[in-house]
Amino acid sequence: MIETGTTHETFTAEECENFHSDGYIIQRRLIPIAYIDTILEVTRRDTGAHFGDIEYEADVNYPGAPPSLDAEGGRTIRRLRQAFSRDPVFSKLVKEPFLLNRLQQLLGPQVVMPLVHHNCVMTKHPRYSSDTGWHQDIRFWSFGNSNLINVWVALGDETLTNGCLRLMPGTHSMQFERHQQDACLFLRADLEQNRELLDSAVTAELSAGDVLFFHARCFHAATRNHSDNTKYSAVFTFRSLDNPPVPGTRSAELPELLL
Ligand SMILES: O=C(O)CCC(=O)C(=O)O
Repeated sequence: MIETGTTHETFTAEECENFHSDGYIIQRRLIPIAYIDTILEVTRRDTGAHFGDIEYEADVNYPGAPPSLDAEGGRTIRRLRQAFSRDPVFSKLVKEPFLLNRLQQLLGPQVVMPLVHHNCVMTKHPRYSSDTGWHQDIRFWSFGNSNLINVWVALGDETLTNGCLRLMPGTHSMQFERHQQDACLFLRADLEQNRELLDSAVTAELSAGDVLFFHARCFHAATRNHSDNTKYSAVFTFRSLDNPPVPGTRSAELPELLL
């Protein structure tokens, strides 16, 4: 089961169980529209000015992305990084009980937000956006353990047409052999051994204000945007206090926020 509609400030016991078995859960209409409007306003301001720390489609080299910053569409923004430095709305949002209570249920009483991972607004444009292959976010992160959770906030409709996330249920608790992934640690779609996993994928279609919680080991992917409008999503990562980043790694490069 992928979706759960709720207006409560916590997960039910069943929802927690679903998260632990599937590695993700969707909560519908969790974020008040005033937050969505403010985040979209900040996003339009900063994308319009190409302000701050930006990832361009051309930086990632994924299928569909422009080949270089100077190529046609080369300045298409893929995400505004460091959302927290862009506006106080983000720190206010992650402390809201409807988010924090749920994170505490999944991670324990003391929740920390690393500012180095995600902490962004993703902007998937109709032209020049790219396909993201099947991957686990944890693959290039370094913490004591891999029990981190992403919160994906839809700022508008997310559908198969505009490149919503797809997920493989249960993969957060599975073990994989190295050869099942390619050199960049994307799951190989050409490998018969991966067929059953690929066939198990579910689609996380969302509307503005819906939130997808997913485990950092849960395989997910998305296509480029085939619609006429840009898709926007705010994404943050959380860990428990007792799961710090490994010193000297990229995960330890920026300060974190104890919520
Ligand atoms: O929206 C997408 O293309 C996927 C983004 C994603 O999976 C990621 O940033 O980890």
